[in-house]
Amino acid sequence: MTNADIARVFEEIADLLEIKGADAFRVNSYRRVARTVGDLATDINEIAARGELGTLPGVGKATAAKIAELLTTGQLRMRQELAEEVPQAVLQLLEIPGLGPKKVALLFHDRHIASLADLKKALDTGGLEGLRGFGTKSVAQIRQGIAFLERSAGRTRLGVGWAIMQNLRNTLLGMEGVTRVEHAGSLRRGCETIGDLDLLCIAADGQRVVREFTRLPGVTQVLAAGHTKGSVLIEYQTGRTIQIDLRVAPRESFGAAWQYFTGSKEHNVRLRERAIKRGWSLNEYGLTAGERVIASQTEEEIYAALDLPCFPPELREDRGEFDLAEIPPNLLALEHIRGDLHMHTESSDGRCTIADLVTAAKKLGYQYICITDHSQSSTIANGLTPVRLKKLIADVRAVAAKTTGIAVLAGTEVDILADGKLDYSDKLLAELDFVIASIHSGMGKGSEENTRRTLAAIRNPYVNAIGHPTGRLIGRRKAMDLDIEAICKEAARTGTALEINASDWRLDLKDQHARLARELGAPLTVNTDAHDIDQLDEMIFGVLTARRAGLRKADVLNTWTAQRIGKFVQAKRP
Ligand code: DGT
Ligand code: CA
Ligand code: CA
Ligand code: ZN
Repeated sequence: MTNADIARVFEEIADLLEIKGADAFRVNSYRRVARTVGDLATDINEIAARGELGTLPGVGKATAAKIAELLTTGQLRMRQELAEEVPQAVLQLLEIPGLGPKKVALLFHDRHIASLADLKKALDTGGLEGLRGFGTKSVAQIRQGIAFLERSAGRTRLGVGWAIMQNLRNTLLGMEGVTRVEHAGSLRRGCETIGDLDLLCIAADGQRVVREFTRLPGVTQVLAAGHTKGSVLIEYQTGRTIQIDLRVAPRESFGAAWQYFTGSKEHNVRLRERAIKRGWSLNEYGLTAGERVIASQTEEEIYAALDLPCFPPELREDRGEFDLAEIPPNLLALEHIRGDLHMHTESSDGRCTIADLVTAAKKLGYQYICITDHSQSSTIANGLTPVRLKKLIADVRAVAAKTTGIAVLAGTEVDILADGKLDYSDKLLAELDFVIASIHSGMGKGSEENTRRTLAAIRNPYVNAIGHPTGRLIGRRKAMDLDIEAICKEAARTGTALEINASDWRLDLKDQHARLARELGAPLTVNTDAHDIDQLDEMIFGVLTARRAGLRKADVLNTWTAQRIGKFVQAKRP
């Protein structure tokens, strides 16, 4: 079992205990262990082997024994005992946006609702009537939540797919006779979620590679296994599987296969129509005129033969790319990013120090970073009071003074309060180098209210960017209702950037909104919102999203020099 597996079991126990009605202290102690183990940099198996489980924060003798039991047997008696009282299917209910453990407990104890199916039946038959906390509004919200969950079911977040792809690529490249491996499909197009993961390879012996592929650890089911194609389900986390399609393509037609399996379907349909109009045909083996092969080896040749630029995969969605005379020059790329303007330290809810972030950012070749911890109203995130923010500013300045080769800026992610005011005074904000303002609570109040709050923040002369503007969590929480157009226009007018939050849970603004923002002249910024150093690597997901939006280098603040960002900030201040 991995650290993540152990963390998940403890998280589940906490959920089950909470639904059972255990006291908050006990529930939290399990959540704390889950977080401790989940955040460990060392393999928990090693720590256990050294007999050092008890040294972990929050881990007493009893907990250490539970972890050891899990590591040696893969199971936990306590977990099974709990499962007899609260069925596993109850946990499904927690995934419905708007349902927390307290409400789930009520459903379970009062109405014996123990699964999603039970809940849907109860909704249809009025089975929730008279239950406290389940009024008309709440019931409507739950219905919406179920619809949302069912729509997103079966799809995997971009970041999860990306990590699996990188592992598989290395594994496949290690197999005998494999000379090239590329990813295709929605993952290559940078879609926010992927249905299945498509891989393409060149191999001396296709059947052999497919056979090895179907026997990889984690494979739970083989859906197809031939000379040129293998398809499997892989369990990448307890209870979570993803389909992987591997195709072996001939070297001479690799480009045709890569183009075909990258898609999208809609893009391919348009492309094939164009070929047919010329009396040619196009499939995964090439662009052909009767027996004659016109192009097949590279994607560039295929597009060129059809008098088209070789569209970056992120633009292959049949969303207007065929009308482009050329590929947008200077479309944003990861190499353009000079710094990251949104990240958290252990001062609020991050898990690393300023110095940790500086070291990691230097490794990425960044010229600057901005430390943006939460403000006081974000109590769950341990937000900073004005006094603590002043201390943090001093700490940042101290680290900056000792650091060469990278600028370390002092910033904040200040809460936008219910009335649109900010969580810190203008006077305090004026001491900072860069200010991000975000909504973290009260998002359910409707479009007018949400838009009003955001516009008020945009109009503050000290706010330089709006963080994760719609507040969505992919597969978990819907985006706030907002008048995006009004927000983009006001951002453009005032010189306030809108963020593409690169965390693969958020990707917020999403591609279509970011495209609109650019069209309306709003500046943008792509930031990771890292809460730990490894999350700085999530920048790529924001860049892919920006490319889908057609953003150019110049549109994105953090491709600029620190000096130019400073001017941008000063230009808005009185
Ligand atoms: P996904 O997996 O749902 O996230 O989306 P994709 O785009 O990865 O779709 P997938 O895995 O079904 O197929 C990969 C690509 O293969 C797809 O983007 C285009 C191509 N493809 C698959 N089926 C067809 C088809 O029936 N016609 C055409 N023209 N292309 C197809
Ligand atoms: Ca796919
Ligand atoms: Ca596929
Ligand atoms: Zn943040």
